[in-house]
Amino acid sequence: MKKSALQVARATYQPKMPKALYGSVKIEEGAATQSVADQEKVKELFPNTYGMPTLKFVESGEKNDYPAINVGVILSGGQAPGGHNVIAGIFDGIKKQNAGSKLYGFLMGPGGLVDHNYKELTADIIDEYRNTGGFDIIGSGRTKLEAKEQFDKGLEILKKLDIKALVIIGGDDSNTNACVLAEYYKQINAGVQVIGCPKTIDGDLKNEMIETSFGFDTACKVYSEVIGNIQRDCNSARKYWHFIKLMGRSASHIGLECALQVQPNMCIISEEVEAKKLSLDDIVTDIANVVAKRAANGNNFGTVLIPEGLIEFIPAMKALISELNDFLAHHQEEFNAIPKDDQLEYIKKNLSAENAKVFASLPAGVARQLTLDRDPHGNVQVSLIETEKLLAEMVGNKLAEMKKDGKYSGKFASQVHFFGYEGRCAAPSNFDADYCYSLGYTAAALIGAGKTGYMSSVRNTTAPAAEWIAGGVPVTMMMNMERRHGEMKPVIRKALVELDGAPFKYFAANREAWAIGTEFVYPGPIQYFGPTEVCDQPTVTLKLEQGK
Ligand code: FBP
Repeated sequence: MKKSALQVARATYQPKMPKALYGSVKIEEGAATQSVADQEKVKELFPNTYGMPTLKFVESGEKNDYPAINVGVILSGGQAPGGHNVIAGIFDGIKKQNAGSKLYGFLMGPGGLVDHNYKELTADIIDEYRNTGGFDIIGSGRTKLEAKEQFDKGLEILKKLDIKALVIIGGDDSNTNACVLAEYYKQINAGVQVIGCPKTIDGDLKNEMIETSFGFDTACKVYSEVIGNIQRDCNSARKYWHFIKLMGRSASHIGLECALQVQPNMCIISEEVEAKKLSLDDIVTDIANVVAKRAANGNNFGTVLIPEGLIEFIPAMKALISELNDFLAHHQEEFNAIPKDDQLEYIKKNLSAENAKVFASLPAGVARQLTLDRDPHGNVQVSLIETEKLLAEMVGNKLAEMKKDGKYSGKFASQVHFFGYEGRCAAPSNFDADYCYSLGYTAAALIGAGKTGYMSSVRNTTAPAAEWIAGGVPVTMMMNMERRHGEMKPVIRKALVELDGAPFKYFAANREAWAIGTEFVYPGPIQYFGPTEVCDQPTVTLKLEQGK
């Protein structure tokens, strides 16, 4: 396969690791742990893996003896930069323990385990993928590993390949399932350890012990580079407002981090919208007011960052979508039989007064999208709603009204963008290359120590990599009970943006100045070679969270 010059040079990069991991390690055990909430219930559901202590690896003077072991690895869910380095770290870690150890990759996500699709990952294959983006070494998938039949089917192939440990690299849901699997294999004495690794560009798998999920750093840096470029363009031409939607299914961490990096004129934070119970009209009015203020200073340009998950955080939209889902589930045929031109009127007539009002306020294209694009469960696919277009159009309409009332006298022209896939498979930044390799190497250490039901954890990540702290966190520690598909289930608590957290507070303290002034920052592309203060920076979110 033809390689770019950067790929060739980057292949030789040796990721940095916590100092303790270079030689022999021993474990320092912390205190017994508890789940973040619902302790009794989580304990009852995980009798074999609940309450285990946190673990820390420290240097040891003694040489450890490890038997050869076969290990399996699965990539689960959306791609995130650095996944290949997690696998390289596991490979190097188990080979260092015993050169006879082997690594098998299950193909195209958890489905590969259930359907027995796998390949052995040899040194040649691993070397091809070191420090590269993507998950293509074995592929990824979104099959959920949650049923006993799947666990038993998986165990057949694990036994056949004599695999004694499985590493699941995934987000909150995949790690929740990894924990259920660890508990089940322990309960039936299957002799298979299960270890998780925290992945997702969305940044919402984090807590006291997991400082960040891998991929968030690189993805945010890629988006910030292009937003910076757009800002420089709009500051040059001075004629467009750019509405930029950023990936992140639910939490607004990506939007917030990009805002901290580029200082846009506006950034909507879904969690704040929900907390303040803002309506779509409130959001549109806020943006229009900033556009008008800037126009009064002669600045008919700017940038607005919009998190992908916004729609579901607007209470009125949530209520509307829920009623639409219910209504169409029972009246789909009747709806289909109505002439296209009359369909929107028909929906309006059948909604509650409150929701009909919200529905009527939407541009026709979006209103139609809400009635048409449904997933196999009959739900509106909110991620398909082009929020960036919706807001640009509604702000344009609002400004036209303001003009009539003499409250605005500028010119408004908009451009819309959606950045998501552009960043998910980018070549990992030094931070992600180092962090991922360390997570993988730590997973190998946890396997070597015979642990199960743990997530690989690397902390103190705003310090130089040598000072990072490697260890393990019992997955049950991150769990609470939540309603899913009408049933209470144990799940890892998702980390949304905290409105009293340092990153949001910093943003909130500066946003007015960024809105009216033009204080854009242009971060430029990720640098892989050069001074450490350019190449090894963690995210602004991490630095603010750690008081740096
Ligand atoms: P994970 O939570 O699995 O890491 O995926 C995150 C994500 O990139 C979201 O930001 C986005 O909404 C979603 O995946 C898109 O997934 P897909 O490409 O499968 O539709």
